[in-house]
Amino acid sequence: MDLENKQALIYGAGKSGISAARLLLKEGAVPTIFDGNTSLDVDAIREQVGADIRILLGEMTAAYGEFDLLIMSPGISCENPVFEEFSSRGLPIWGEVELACRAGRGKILAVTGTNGKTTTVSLLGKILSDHLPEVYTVGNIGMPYTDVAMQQTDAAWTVAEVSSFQLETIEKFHPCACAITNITEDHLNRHHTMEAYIAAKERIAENQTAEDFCVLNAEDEALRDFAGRVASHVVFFSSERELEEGLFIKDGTIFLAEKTGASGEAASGAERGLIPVVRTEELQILGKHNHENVMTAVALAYYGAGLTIGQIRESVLAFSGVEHRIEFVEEIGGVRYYNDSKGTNPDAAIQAIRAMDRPTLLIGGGYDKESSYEEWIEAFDGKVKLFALIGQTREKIRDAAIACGFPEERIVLCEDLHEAVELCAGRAQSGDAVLLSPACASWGQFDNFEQRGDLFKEYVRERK
Ligand code: UMA
Repeated sequence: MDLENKQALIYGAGKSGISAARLLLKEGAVPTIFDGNTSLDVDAIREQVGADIRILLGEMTAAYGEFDLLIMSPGISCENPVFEEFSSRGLPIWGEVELACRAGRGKILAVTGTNGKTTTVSLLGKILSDHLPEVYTVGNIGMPYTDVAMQQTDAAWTVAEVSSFQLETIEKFHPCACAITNITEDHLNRHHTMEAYIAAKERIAENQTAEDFCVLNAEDEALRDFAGRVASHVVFFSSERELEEGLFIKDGTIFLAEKTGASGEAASGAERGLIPVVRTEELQILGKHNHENVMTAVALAYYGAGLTIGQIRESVLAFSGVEHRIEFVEEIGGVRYYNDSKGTNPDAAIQAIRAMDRPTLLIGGGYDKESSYEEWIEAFDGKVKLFALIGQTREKIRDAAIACGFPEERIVLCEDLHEAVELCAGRAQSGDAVLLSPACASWGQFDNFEQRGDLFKEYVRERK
């Protein structure tokens, strides 16, 4: 679709919407931004867009008939009536990813999954940037894909983190290699059923052909089932068992097993067969879930981008992890503080508590995504000395904890994060850990998980 002079309605004035407006202006289109929040600053939005465009807040006062296409921000549900307005007229409804991939050039590597996306994409972005000249790491990770699309050349490599929300509005998005790290319960308030959530994630491979690669977790039942329906070459990874082809861990070493020279010219004779990639003890990032993230990134870099295992290994060894994900903050009076603000669902929070090797004072709770918390609480394994709860879900989590047999006297409902940090710091003893790992989104109390994590670190460091 030629965007010249097209009237585009952008729904949502967040990062994604503002960046989409900038791209549309460069393409010669005429964007209008609508946002339901009346307290936004129209001048600040225009300044970020860099043009005096029409901005509507609160109520949609323009007639839908004025517009040729709709650009949806990922935070807006497909059940919003605006979808029907455009789809009934057969008009395009795109999100940031679709708009950007149409404007962008080069090749795309894309990662989705409930957990591990950000670490995998950060590591993959590093591996590619270390060895290739033009790499863009974008998407749900926080940098809108639309921000970089117009500057890409044919040599560009896009490394994209894509959420289920973003995949709901793709049409032509076609990664030459993609991965689904795992699928566990999340975002059920938006997708309603696990089936719908899984179906949204699976769309990452819908435009792939036999030339492409799809990396999947062999230990995930839904993904094993999905492998039978994928048109591209499936590469499995497993942290539990040896595979005939793909990536796996054996005796503390990550191996790549290759049946044939699937990555073509990039694989030298010496690299065929069973290739040791890295020993897990050499990695700077800890825990089984991180070993899985490493395997995913290695598979994408090797099969998708054709880098050698030598190149990949060098970058993997130098990778030190991602902010807000089981991030060590400080040790004060023998108490170690960890920020896992990115633990926005129970599965991520399970990984964080499992990674703790000492008695832990845990801060959880936040925005209600209709998750269930029992599995998380069961994973505490006697390690949690004090459970400080904040946010909309605090009573729901308290009730789930009591129902799971967690001692009620160790649960404290706090007004806010500051009170929770003060409480935990006051009760912690040398040798303990204080962990912020909410199992919930930050919305309602904070702008985003980054702000929540930054505030946690600030409150901790104030105590030094
Ligand atoms: N809004 C409405 N009506 C609604 C809902 C929202 O008008 O019904 C408006 C809000 O008032 C706000 C704007 O929409 O002004 C926010 O849009 P948005 O929620 O889509 O957020 P953006 O700032 O555009 O950021 C989005 C992603 N946000 C979400 O998916 C919720 C960011 O992912 C992403 O980094 C960014 O685009 C660039 O791609 C964040 C996220 O929380 C990190 N993702 C979820 C997750 O990881 O669990 C999926």
